[in-house]
Amino acid sequence: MRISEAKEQVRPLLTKDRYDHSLRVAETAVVLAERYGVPADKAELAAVWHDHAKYRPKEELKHFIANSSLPQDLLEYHHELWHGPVGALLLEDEYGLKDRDIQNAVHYHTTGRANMTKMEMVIFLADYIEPGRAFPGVQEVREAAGTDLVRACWMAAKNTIHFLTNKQALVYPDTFHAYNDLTRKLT
Ligand code: DGI
Ligand code: FE
Ligand code: FE
Ligand code: FE
Repeated sequence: MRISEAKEQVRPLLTKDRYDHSLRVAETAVVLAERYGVPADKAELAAVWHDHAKYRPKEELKHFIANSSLPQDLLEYHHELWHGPVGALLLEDEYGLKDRDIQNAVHYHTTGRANMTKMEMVIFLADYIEPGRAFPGVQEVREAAGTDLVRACWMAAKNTIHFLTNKQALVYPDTFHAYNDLTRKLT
């Protein structure tokens, strides 16, 4: 799939702000991909698609999960966690994009997981640091992203866990698995 085609397909699925976010994630992902040696064209595609399912009705996302081989425990956690896994499934089923690396990057972009591929890390991180983001601590993560992919992802995972625990929210196990795995890999 060409990037122009991906953009045409994704644009009508999102709000203007969310589409612009996706384009910024794509620009950021290309820079990270070149820096860390993953195929930039694939990273760009994954980024354009990463949030495509974000505005599907909650009930529809729930239905997709319940009738799929996705982990059913997703349904016990916040519905914000559903658009990545469902989005990854729909890439192949509805849009004919059959690329395992892109599917996994979309699937795990919100939570991360243990043993993320470099492509998964690039999308996870680009979503966190794209220039429109203003999370507390994001500037330090941007700086780390200049030299150390693992450390930058670790900071993003740590900040997300901090943010969630601070507001008494549930944390999906993959988020902890990402944090623990990245902690072991820190240099
Ligand atoms: O879709 P985006 O807004 O670009 O970003 P995202 O998909 O990374 O995150 C969506 C939301 O999910 C964000 O508000 C943070 C939240 N989130 C991330 N990890 C977890 C989580 N929420 C819960 N409850 N548990 C998690 O592990
Ligand atoms: Fe998302
Ligand atoms: Fe994210
Ligand atoms: Fe996003």
